[in-house]
Amino acid sequence: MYKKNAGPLMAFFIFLAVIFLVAPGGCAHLQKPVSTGPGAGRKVVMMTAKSYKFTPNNIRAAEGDVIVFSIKNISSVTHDFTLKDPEGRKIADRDLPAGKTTVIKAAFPEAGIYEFYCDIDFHAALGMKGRVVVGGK
Ligand SMILES: [Cu+2]
Repeated sequence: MYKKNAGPLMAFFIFLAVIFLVAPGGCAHLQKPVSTGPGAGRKVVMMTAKSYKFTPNNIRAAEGDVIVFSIKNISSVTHDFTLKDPEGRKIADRDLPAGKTTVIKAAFPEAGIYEFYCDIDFHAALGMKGRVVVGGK
């Protein structure tokens, strides 16, 4: 079974390797930053998810913000929104059903970079990821 599938699988890994080479450091995918606005508070971020991109994917927030993400999956397949705090702990992990809007609330109590991504195999590697930068300038 392994042998039978090794060719296409190897081709796919080479494809992924090419993507990593084209986007070194994982920063090339970031869009122009979008801010939640001055002062800490309850903010709403409207987002779309599709294969394989979140928009916006580069969010600036204030320390102490509580963000309500309203994420519309405009593709025809299920995606996911996983969010990690600056220490790498998961603070959200939700499915995003195709064609539906999913509302996810998360708190950002400390400064740092909170990474988010789709946890379905290879989606993050294909560009389905982003970050919330909290505090600083
Ligand atoms: Cu996905």
